[in-house]
Order: sequence, then C-alpha cells, then structure tokens
Amino acid sequence: KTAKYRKDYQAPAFTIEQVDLTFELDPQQTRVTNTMVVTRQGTHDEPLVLDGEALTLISLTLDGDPVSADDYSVTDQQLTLNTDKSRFTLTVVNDINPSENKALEGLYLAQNTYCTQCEAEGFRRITYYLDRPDVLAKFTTTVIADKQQYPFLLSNGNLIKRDQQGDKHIAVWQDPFPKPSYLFALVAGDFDVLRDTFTTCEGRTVELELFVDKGNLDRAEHAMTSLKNAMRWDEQRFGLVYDLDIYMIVAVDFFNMGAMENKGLNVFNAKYVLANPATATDQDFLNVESVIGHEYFHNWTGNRITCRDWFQLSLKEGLTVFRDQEFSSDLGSRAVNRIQDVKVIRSHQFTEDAGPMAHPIRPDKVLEMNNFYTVTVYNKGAEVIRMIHSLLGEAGFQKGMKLYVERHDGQAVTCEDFVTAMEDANGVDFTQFRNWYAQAGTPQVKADVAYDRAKQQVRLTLRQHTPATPGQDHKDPFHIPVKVSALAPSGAVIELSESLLELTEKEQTFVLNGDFANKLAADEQPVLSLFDDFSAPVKVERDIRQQDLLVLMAHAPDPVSRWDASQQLFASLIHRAIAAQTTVKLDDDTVAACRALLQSDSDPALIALALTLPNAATLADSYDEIPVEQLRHNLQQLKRQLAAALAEPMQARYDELTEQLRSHSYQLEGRDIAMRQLRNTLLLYLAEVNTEADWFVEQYQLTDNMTDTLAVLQATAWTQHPAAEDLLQRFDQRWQGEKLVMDKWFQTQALADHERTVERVQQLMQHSDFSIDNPNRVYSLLAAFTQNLAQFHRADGAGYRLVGEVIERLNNSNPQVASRLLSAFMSWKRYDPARQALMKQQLEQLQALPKLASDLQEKVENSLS
Ligand code: BAL
Ligand code: ZN
Repeated sequence: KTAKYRKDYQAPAFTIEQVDLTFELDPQQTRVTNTMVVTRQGTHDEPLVLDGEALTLISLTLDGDPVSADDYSVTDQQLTLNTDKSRFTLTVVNDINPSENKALEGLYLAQNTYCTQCEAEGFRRITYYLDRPDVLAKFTTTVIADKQQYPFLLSNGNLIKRDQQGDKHIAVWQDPFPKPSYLFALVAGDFDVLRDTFTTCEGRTVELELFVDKGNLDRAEHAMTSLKNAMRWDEQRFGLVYDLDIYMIVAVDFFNMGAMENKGLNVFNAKYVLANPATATDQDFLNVESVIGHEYFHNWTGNRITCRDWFQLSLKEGLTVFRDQEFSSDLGSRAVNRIQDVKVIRSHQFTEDAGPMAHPIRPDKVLEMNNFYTVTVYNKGAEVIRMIHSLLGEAGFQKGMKLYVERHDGQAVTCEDFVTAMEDANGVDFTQFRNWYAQAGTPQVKADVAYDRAKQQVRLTLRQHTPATPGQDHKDPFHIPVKVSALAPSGAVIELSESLLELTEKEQTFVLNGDFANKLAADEQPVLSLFDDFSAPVKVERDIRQQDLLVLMAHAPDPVSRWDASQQLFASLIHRAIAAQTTVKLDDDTVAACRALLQSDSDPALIALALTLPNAATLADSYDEIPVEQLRHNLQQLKRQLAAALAEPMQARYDELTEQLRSHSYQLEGRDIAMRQLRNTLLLYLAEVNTEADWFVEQYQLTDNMTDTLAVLQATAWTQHPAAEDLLQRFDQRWQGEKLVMDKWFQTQALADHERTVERVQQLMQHSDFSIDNPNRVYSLLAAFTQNLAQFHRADGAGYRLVGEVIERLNNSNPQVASRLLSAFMSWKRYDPARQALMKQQLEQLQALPKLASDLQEKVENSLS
C-alpha cells in the first residue's frame, strides 16, 4: 500500500445512484450479486475503477450483456472497466469466504452469526464498488440463508419483503436514504429480541429492536433505556429527530471496535450493550449509555451528513464524541464526566501527540485508514468542537449546528464546511481557529500572574509554544479559549471582569479587573484558576505555590479545577522527588487537605477523583526520558504514605458509606454510583495498610453487584494482598464461561504491578476463556498489559517479547487488533538506552516479516524513521 494525501483529493469520476445487493449466505462461499446504476460525472473518458479485495469474481454484466475479457481487468485491489457509456447498469457477481475472515472487516461469520463491518474500507471485501464516502447510493439488500440456523436476516432501512424457498428464507431491505458504502450492514443469526417503540416529537412511532445472544435478555434493558433517552435528548438539545420507521441494534461477541453506526442497523460489541448489576460495573452501565448515544447521534452527524473523504473523519467523530459527552453530562454528573474526558486526553492523547504517529485532528497523510481511529481524531476532535462551543456559547453553537444541517443534509462534506457554518451562523471569523484542524501537537502555555494592589488588577501573561511534530516543524499560534476565575486565600470567590479570555498571539497580557479590594486582606494575593473546565487541550506551565494549589483544591468554583489542583499537588511531589533522586515525602499540608476533603460533604465521586493519584502515563508525559523505576517507586510510595496517614478517616468513611449503601439494594442512580466510587477508591488505599486477608474476603462475599466485587478483586490484586490469590480463584470459579465478565478478571491481572505479571499473562493466554481470535480478549489481557508501566517495560524485555509475539500472530489474522497493540512500542525513543534497544528490536523484527499488514507497516515505519 502507498500513502494518500489530503491535498490530492479528487471528486469521483463516476457515481452510483442505486445498488441492489443479493447475498446467498454460505460459510465458505457466499455469493454476492451486485447490480449498480452507475453515472459518469462530467465529461471524461476515464475507465470505471472499482475497489475490491479478497474477492473471487464470477461474472460481469453491462446493461445485460456479459463484458468481454478485453474490456476489463482485475488486480488484487481493483476492477477496471473500459466503457464509453455515461450511464449504465453493471452487475458484478463474486464469491467471498466469511468463515475464513478473522480480520473482522467486510462480511464475516463468527459464533454462528454473519456480520459486517465496512468502515472505513471494508465494503470492498464484500463486492467491487466505489468504496469511498463521497459516493452516496440508495441500497436494496436481499439476504438468503438457512431459515433454521439464521432466523433473523437484517440489513439497513425497512423490511419490504419476506419469502421462503425450501429450507431457506429471504428478506429484502430497502434504505430510502442515499448512503456511502461504509454505512452498509448485514446481520444473519439467531437472537433473543428486546422490542420497544419510541414516539418522536413529530408523533411518528419508531420500532426499536435490540438483538442479543440467546439467554441474554436480562442484560438488554439498560441499552434500550439508553437508546430512548438518546433519541429524546437529541430532539430536545439539538432539534434532531429520527428519520426511519425502525432502529435496530445487534450485539455481537466478535467486533474490532466498540460499535458501528450503520444506517438503521447498528452493530455493537456486546460489551457496550449487555449489562446487569451482577455482571456489569457502574462504569460499564455508563459506557453502554454513552456508546448507545454516540452511535445514535451519528444518524445525523455522520450518516445524514457524512465525510467527503477519510481525512475528514473528525468531522463526524469529533462532533459525535462531543455530542455523546454532552448527553452523558446532561443525564449524569457533568463534572465527573468532564474529569474523565480530561484524563483520557492527558494520559492518551498527549502521548500520541508526542509520538511518531502524531497527527492533526484532520490528518494530511494516511497509509492505512484503520490507524486513524485515534484518540486525536475522536477525543481531541471533541475538544476542538468544545472550544467552538465555549467561544460561541450554547445558543451560538446551536445556531451553527442548525445552519450546518440545513446546508449539508444529504451531502458528504469537510471539516471546513462545518467551521464555515459555525462562522456564517454567528458572524465570527475562525481563520486562526482552523489551526486546530491543521496542526498536530499539544500546545504548551506558560502563565505568569502578577497582582497590582495599587491598581486592583491582575496582569496575566500567557505565552504559547507548540513543539514540532513529525513533518511539521513550524507551528503558528493557536486560538485558545482560556476560562479563568479568581479567589481569595480564604476561599471567597472574586468576580472578575472577564471569565473567558482568547489567547491568539504567541504572547499576550490580559488585565483583569475585579472586586479584589473587598475580598483580600492587605497582605493577601488573589489565587487565579486557569483553564477552568479544561477549556483547551493544552499543557499549562505555571509556577504556583503549594498553598495556592491547596486553596484551589478546596475552593475553586469550577469542580474540574478543584480536581486538577489535587492532581498538580500529587504530581509535583513525585516530580520533585524524582528530580532530587529521593523518595517522595507526603507533607502535612497535603495530608490535611486530603483529610478535609475526605470528611467534607462534597460529591463523593469528586472526592474519589481528587484522592486518586495521577496515573503513570500522565506523569510520564512530563519526561523526555521516562524514568520507569522512579515513577513506579514514587507512585507506590505516595499511595502507601497517603493510606497510612489517613488510615483511620478512610476506614471510617468506608464504613459509613458501606452502611449507607447496604441500607437498600443496588441502584443504578447518581448518588449511589458516587458513593460506590468513593467507597471503592478508599478500598484501594485500605488494601495498602490493612493486610488482614479475612476482612477482604468478607468484603468480597458481602458484595451484591459487580462494581463492588471487582473493586475488592482489584484492590487486593493490585497490592499483592494476602487475600488476592484466593479471591482471583473464587472469581474464576464463579464466572468462568461468562466471557465479558472474565475480561475484567484478565484485565485485573494484566494490570497488576507484580514481578511475575508477564508469566501470569502468558499463562492466562491458555485459559479456556481466552481466545486470540476475539478482540475483546486481546484488549482485556494484552492491551491492558501494555498499560502496566513497570511490567510491560520490565528491564529484561520479557514484556516486550510477549506482546511482540502476539502482534506477529495477529499480523496474519487480525491486523487491526495487532496495530492497536503496536502503539505501545511507538514511544520507544522515550525510554532509557537499554529499553530503547529492546523495544526497537521488536519493531525491527516486525518490519522484517514477509507479509507485514499495512496497519503495522505504517506504524513500524513511522516509529523507526
Ligand atoms: N464509526 C466507527 C465507530 C464510531 O465511532 O462510532
Ligand atoms: Zn463514532
């Protein structure tokens, strides 16, 4: 494969108006008959070039006549047809082998279910087609299969016909909305179905159908409720109403991604559908809600308005992530959601920006599109949309959305079109703001605050700098929204003349007026809170006194900034210890602040988040050469010291929460979720200082839900607690065979910082519930392991070898999953020379493979260049 460049985009030479597909499903030899109405675009005499991979061509007919061998040619990537016709009907018949398809792209058969995944370029593995998002066609799909084995035959749109032919049955689906091939879906299998209806605000009734593996209906209710909530929310907040008469969701076990927004027929990884209190944690339930919402919201932002080309992926993904974040925040805790989103950016997106695959949210160069479903395109993309929202306000943003939908419904468009709609609707100029789409990397903003008592003013000087990224040495300044607030050391809020600053220059000084005189004693300085609500995806450098951080942690008006202050406090303790080559030492002021927080009546979830130390990935981001041992040692020490210093109040609060929660049975409800979150965070600390095995076994036995069960398991497994092995065994015995539940068990062990974790992971790959063919298993065991800083980066290289071998195996069967694992090696240059050599060796070994998949090729080449 060779790279493609965004600048080379050309409109399609032909388009397809209508496509009729017939599938005669067979495990080894599925026959696809594809009849397309093709129209030449403009005047040219180019041949028609269709994409197609791993297909066996059977026949080719043009306007009813067989095409002579002289008029077409086929390679392993394309079918080229010479014709001078301007509008014609082309019928392609080809065979595919769904049971051999382990890559899970195109049409595959797994666990007795036929299923498709076409985004980004999987449709070409089904039939020859113009497999690009700017070719929009109306699809009719006929599915033929054995009636007994596959009682449900599903595709996009409305069911228009059902029939029977001997042992087989036939279903014909018609999708009235023109769509690109990546939104095509087909499912055939046997399921239990949860049915419901939704009445739109326009009074139309929509049939809702949720297909799950037999016996799983008791885990489907939450997904259905989430779907109805999402449909209502999109009407109320965005004025967007569903358009078909039916909405189907199918949950499957074998799926590379989280879920897929195919028109009218979403296909979901079962882990984002199935949930009940016994098998799923609170976080699982919230994830189901958010992914169900995400895929539903794509119906407008993605399907009705789609991408012109794949470089524009963030057009739909950044916007739809923003929409799902807002959905979760409107339904649940806005602050908790925001903090979790910030953590993702800091621990994953900043790492991507610092690595060899750094790319803008709208990439310029792509070799394998599957490699660009990244935290940059998705989550930083959502941050960029959020900044537009901050700059325009909710009303202005909605005005922009309305214009965007009016202008572009039914079209395949660009990020540029989105920004232009926002500008035109609001009469603003986002010329400079567009740098967020064009430039990769994390801006660093240095802040200096000076208080002028005489003038009753704060002078805030901000300087921005963005480090070079591969292929982009020079960076222009970004347009950065900076939300600010101020408080007195007492905690009293000081109203400022401005709360949203716009940093557009390289260096800029803002003068802030405020009610300083009435709030500050003569010898006091105001404390400024910067980037409230994480108003921009930047790193902030600021000399701030510890006592000011303590003020912010206790009193900042913005909950995200309160949390952030605690994270800065902990991080600075660790960074200082590493710089001084000593062991971290928890000071009395920090202990007092944590105690006060622990005993406060703040939202328990926010207390839990503030008392959780920054993770290793976030801390590692501050180093050019990541000090693996020191980070691990100091993180562990800080956790132990905090646990020791606060053992009593932690135990007291734990007991109090336990009593409150046990007064009633499990409820998936905000206050209870928050209380469980704090209780289980405290358990992680208590396991550091309380070595009584019996007490932990008792906690485990008393749980009546997976949130609490898993919390005890993790608290013990991650502290090498005397109760750990016993509880791991109990869990295994109880849940063996329940694959999604066992994923938690695999993950817990993969993340344990234990000197034998590598060997344990190796051994777990032999467990009856593990299968290298199932992406969820690989993610929960191997991908989780790569997040285990000390053990993946074990000095002898055993962690690297283990994952390297798995990548090599997956290169042949499922390159997409292999490529995700490979990301852990891409930052090799940021480790010490010994580790660098070991990581590089794995990359070179992969590079030398005879048939390296393009997914891996791109990452390996970028890493080694
Ligand atoms: N479009 C791929 C899955 C998702 O982002 O919804
Ligand atoms: Zn999406």
